[in-house]
Amino acid sequence: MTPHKVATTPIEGQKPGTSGLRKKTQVFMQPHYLENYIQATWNGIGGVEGKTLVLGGDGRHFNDRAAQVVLRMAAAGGAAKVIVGQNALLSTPAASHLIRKNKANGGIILSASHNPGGPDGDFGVKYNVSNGGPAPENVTKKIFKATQKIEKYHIVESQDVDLGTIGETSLGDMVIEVVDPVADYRDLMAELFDFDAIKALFADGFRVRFDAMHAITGPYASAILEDTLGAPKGSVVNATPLPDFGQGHPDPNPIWAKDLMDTMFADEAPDFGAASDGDGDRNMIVGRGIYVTPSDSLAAIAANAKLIPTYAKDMRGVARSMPTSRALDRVAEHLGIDCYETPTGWKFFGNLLDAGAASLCGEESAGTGSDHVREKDGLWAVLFWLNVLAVRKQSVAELMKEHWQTFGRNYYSRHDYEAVDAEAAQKLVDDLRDRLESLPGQDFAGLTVETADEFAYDDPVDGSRSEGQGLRIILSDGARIVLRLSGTGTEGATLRVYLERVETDPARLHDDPQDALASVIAAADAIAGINDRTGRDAPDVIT
Ligand code: VG1
Ligand code: CO
Repeated sequence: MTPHKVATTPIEGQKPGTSGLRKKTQVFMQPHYLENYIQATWNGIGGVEGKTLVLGGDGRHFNDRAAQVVLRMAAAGGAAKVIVGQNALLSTPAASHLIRKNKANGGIILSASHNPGGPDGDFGVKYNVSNGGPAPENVTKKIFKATQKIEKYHIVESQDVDLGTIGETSLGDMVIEVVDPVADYRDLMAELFDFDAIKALFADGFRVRFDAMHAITGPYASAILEDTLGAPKGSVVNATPLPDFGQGHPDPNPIWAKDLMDTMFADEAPDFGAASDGDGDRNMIVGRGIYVTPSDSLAAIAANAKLIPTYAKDMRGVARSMPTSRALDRVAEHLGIDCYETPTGWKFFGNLLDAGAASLCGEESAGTGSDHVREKDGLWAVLFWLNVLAVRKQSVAELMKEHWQTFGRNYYSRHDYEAVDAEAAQKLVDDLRDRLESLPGQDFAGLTVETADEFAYDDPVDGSRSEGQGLRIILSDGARIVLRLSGTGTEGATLRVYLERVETDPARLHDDPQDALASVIAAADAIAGINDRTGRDAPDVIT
């Protein structure tokens, strides 16, 4: 039986460029809203008949209800099989792995990533394609189009499927396989890294603190770090996923993971600290008394990949999103490998990874990953660091000091202005775009503009072009300013200002990046009139 229902709630579709829909949970919970979006997804991808899909989410409020809807609609669409994480849980990287391992046609991930959850928080739906990665723009555009002309959806009426028991069940003719969310992912990590070396590190008394922020990585980190690698019980904190993430903001950065920062900067701090986000694809790395910026972490990972056999064997190029600091470029140059610059968003790495052009990639927003899956992977980055530290037998601080001495240091910071009036933010960007051509040669806060442009990307693999990917201003003194509007915020507009400056003289390394960047920060305000136009005298979040 496939009853048809007319869509009564108009849905505001996703922006064509973003790979999924993120809205307030209350919006998603309106009658027919989720159903309409799922139907639009099925329509956009040419239906699900005979297909195998993967399904799971980060456990936030509405995750369990939404999973039942997706299953009923997959059955109504004639899907052959859905592989679901037990209790509808899967981290984003684990979902990506399951799609690849099972040669599924795609998957649905229920998450708004690092956005807060709960009835007053955010919810989201992401569609991933058969390579395990976020749907590329040609697919998201079709889904977007489908959201604009949807008239009905198809759903089977049934009791809830039992997702608590591992094993096979069915819904109509569709097979449902409920799997352990962690097992396959743990096996993959064991293949990639030298688990014996990390075990030995822990056995030697190396202390780690992993903050799962009450989100999805808790079960993964406990199973891998504690149960498999022997880190003492209690090394993983906030390990139980909660529907509202314990009222926290599961975004692993020094602001939202302040507890971890406090622990790592206190006397008796553990040797290594890490955190991940709502859906487990982001990571934060902290040593005793030192925070490693995501851009530096990516560069350090690339520089040390030779110490990990999996990556030493076959290191292709590396890739970073445009706003990510150019610390990676310096490492790539040193290693004699290609370094690609892509727009913000993981989907742009997919083609490079599929084509074997890049082995490692990352973003300044705490995303790092490799060709093992097609998503960024929080726990993977943590295990990479632990493996490197086990081989180098050094502290995080020592490793980074050596890194900066060898490659120079790219001071870096991102300033976010959140929930800004959407029109004012758009106008700021539009006006600056109009003035870009006039900037070269002008001085701001003691720095001279060398070039200024709007970033556009020509995909070297499929030749597709993506325009409007951020305003980029290169200044003297190895400085750079990038401005762009966030595509993931759910309230007003979020203006992101990315600031960078290079120091290659080891004698002049500063402790505080904000000090090192003072002139770049002043130049950004002078160029774009940020404070004036946003009505703010400081950013809301500095990372
Ligand atoms: C942000 C980050 C971007 C990241 C995206 C999704 O996008 O800047 O680097 O890929 O979130 O991350 P935006 O458009 O708000 O700047 V997550 O952890 O949602 O998967
Ligand atoms: Co995420």
